[in-house]
Amino acid sequence: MSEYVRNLIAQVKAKNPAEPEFHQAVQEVAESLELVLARHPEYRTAKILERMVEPERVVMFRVPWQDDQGEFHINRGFRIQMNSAIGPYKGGLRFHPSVTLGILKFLAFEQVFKNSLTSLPMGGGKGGSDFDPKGKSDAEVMRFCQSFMTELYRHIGPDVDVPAGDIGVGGREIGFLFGQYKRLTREFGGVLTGKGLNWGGSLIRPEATGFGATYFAEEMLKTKGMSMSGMRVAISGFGNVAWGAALKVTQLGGKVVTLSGPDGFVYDENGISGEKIEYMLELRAGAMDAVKPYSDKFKVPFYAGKRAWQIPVDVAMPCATQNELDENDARELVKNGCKCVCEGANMPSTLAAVKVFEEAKILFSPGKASNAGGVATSGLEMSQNSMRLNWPAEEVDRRLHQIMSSIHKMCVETAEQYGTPGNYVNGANIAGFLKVANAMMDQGLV
Ligand code: NDP
Ligand code: 2IT
Repeated sequence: MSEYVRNLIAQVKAKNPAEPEFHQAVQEVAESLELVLARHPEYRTAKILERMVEPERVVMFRVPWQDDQGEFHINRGFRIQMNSAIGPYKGGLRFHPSVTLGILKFLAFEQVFKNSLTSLPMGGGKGGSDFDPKGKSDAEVMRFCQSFMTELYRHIGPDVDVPAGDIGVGGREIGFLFGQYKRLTREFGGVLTGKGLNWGGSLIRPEATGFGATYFAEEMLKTKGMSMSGMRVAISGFGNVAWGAALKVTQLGGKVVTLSGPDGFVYDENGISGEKIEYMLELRAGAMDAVKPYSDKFKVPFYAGKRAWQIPVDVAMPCATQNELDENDARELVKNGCKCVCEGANMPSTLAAVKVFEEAKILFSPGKASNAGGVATSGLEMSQNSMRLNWPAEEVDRRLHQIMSSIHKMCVETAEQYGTPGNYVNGANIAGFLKVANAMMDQGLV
């Protein structure tokens, strides 16, 4: 590691204590960027990276709400407006008890590079709350969303900042948030993505992240003369991203053999397809935090408190949450002959796990490249809203597919140009950085 990068990381740690996920995300990017900064000292002089690790703005607010029994609750709301060099802030909202300022800063930082890779004009942002949707009634979720938006609405807008879903925020929550935004502003516009189909949403947006990740995995496999057809695939999580990935892997002839939740994982040797994929939607809507009901219903083994990575597979797609795959899991996957790890979640692999994949020279893609299909399709939803029309599913899917292929190509070519062929981490970080950095240079000291 160069002295410059070491100093930068030390400064980030000193200024942002107790934010380990943010430090981790910055370190991964900064290590890749050494290659660029060595060739282009102008970015160092202009302190582009020092600027990029400082959010343009952070909004943090109180969210008071009342449960069905009349008890009062106070949660914390956030919106991190990280970088607007190439477009309005864009990124999801996460509702989960583990949400902190540091978690959202890591996600917003990743989002800047990811959105740049999509080639659409979107800056980076992220937000959310430590609200726990588990076991809450529809009415409670609605009251929470209304209270959350009663502050957030002043900070967002179709040309300012366009939030979407993430963990714990799906179609239902986007509906409640949109309704409240409209009441407060009297404007019907493209201020959120992931909207319902009858009121400005885009076809394929629910499927987009998992579909996109699978298209990306297929492209990676192609570089080694392989394809998804016939592959055994481990998926973690059972939410929106895991569902879309299970659908597309199955369509392409792969066999999904695992799903997981905070309670453990299920192993379905016969493959998770058809009505079993439908059942994932029920599981998630139940908001019970568990995949065990799947093993009861379909009579397959359930491993309590364990992770799916111990099962021998050809392809692994971590689609649950950050740091869910560590060094030991990575060694286990490699030992069992895994050929490709494609991240559907944001930063699911620890830095040490990524090193194991790199050393074993297996295909590995970072989430900011392989899960960009979700936000890319959000970008397509914004375009449709601006044009006031809706594209058919085939049109959106075609564009999504083309965007994922082009991100893949960009990663491969950039990694090669900077002397690290096959390194998708470097390819994604460098290609994502260059577009944003050049826009910042053009716009003066911003
Ligand atoms: P969902 O809420 O639909 O599902 C999240 C899944 O991860 C659930 O299975 C959830 O279980 C599990 N999970 C959440 N937190 C934890 C935790 N701390 N420990 C173990 N399991 C956990 O979210 P998404 O599918 O939308 O998001 C999954 C990942 O994909 C996240 O990393 C997200 O940032 C990323 N992503 C999402 C995109 C999108 O468009 N939705 C786009 C790009 C990336 P439970 O709910 O029971 O806790
Ligand atoms: O992490 C992500 O890219 C998302 N949660 C989707 C963001 C979006 O604006 O669609």
